[in-house]
Amino acid sequence: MGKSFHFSVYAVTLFCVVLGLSTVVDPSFGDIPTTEVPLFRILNKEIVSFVGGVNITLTFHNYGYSAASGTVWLPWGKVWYGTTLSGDPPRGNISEAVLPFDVNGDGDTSDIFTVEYVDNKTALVDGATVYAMQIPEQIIFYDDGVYAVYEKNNFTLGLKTHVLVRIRYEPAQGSGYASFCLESFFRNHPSPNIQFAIEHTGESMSNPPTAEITYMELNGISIPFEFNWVQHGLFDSQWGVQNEYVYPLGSLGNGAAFTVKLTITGDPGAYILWPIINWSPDGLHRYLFEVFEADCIPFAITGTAHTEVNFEGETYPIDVFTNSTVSPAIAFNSTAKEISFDAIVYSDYGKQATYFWNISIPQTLLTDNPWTITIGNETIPFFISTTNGTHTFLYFTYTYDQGWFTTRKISIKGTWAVPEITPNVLLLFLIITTLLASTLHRRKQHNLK
Ligand SMILES: [Ca+2]
Repeated sequence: MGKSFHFSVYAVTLFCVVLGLSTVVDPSFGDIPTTEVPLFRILNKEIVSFVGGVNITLTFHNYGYSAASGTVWLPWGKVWYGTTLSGDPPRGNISEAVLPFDVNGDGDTSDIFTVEYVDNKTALVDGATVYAMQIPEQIIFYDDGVYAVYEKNNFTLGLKTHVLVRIRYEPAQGSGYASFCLESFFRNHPSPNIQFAIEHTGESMSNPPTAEITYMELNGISIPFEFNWVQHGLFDSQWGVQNEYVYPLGSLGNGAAFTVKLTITGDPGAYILWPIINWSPDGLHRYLFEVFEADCIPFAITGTAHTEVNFEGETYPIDVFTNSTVSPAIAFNSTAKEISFDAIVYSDYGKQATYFWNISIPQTLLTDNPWTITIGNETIPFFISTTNGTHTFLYFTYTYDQGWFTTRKISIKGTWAVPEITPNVLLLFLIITTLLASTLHRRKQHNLK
């Protein structure tokens, strides 16, 4: 499955835990703390889009044990990294060059550390025994969700501290994976709390987040976030960016309902919101709750991406009004009379999601009669073309159902494009200039006579 860099406790998870300090709890390995737990479900979910953002309202209900207020540690880190495991014994690696990132702090980015599977709780990393934060016996499903009890395990490579989030191997399939959070630390937060991760795809770990929570209400009262963190993740060569927020919830008694209302604003594009409830009964164990109905909330932000084509010393601004993520660079091919760019969208598995584009193209760059628009290898048969005399506006839609984030190339071909200044044209220009100059020169000489 393509769900690579997300948070789910029952798929590949992004969660990173690491210690930070030397007070590490010994791994209990399945010894679930005997305690009554709260159980959360969703009573109401509402998503309202507007240009430039979205409002998301969620009402949760605790129908389990009372969650008294206290402290819960959460793992934070710089880079989430996943590796597949195969062979006998099953092995993978952490490669600094792939990221690139100095994992052990020795000043280079060329080290490779072996990861060897021991069991679903244990790995050998660079030869040393390392315990996972998440272990199978501590993932408990209930009617409306799932919770996992995480242990505060970490390890070091050289100067840096990391966490093995999770390790799994399926002998029948001959494959497995291990996920890490590199350069990590633990931080104490109010318990219970709600954590939101806004996730989108990226190109590298230097991509800034493109959307943020600009307003949050708890039960009708505006509250600030307690913590904000940006993390990048790489799995299967796809980068993801997560902008994460933590908000305290106060104590939640049995039967308590609470409503969170978020305003998220940002660049146009396809996003996911992952809400997580964190709680600790004892300050030692972290309980992570995912409620199925709010586990993965895809949303799109509508807005204008301001892009441009630079060609032969001229700049041609191209605005794209869209609800997809648009690549910042627009390619122009004068010979093919074509502009093209990548659009990233999101659709749930088996569910259709429709995206739209309204593109303004300067007529000094590219004109039509007719236009040909393709997405991937598909020609778009229906589109609306209008003009204001200087620009053409092309509006079209496309419905996706491939699941997860998908990148497609959008190509727009016209019938005339501003020509390239070819060497021949340059030569002709030189010849004319030379001829003109010599004519003028001769005329000047003639006049002097
Ligand atoms: Ca290194």
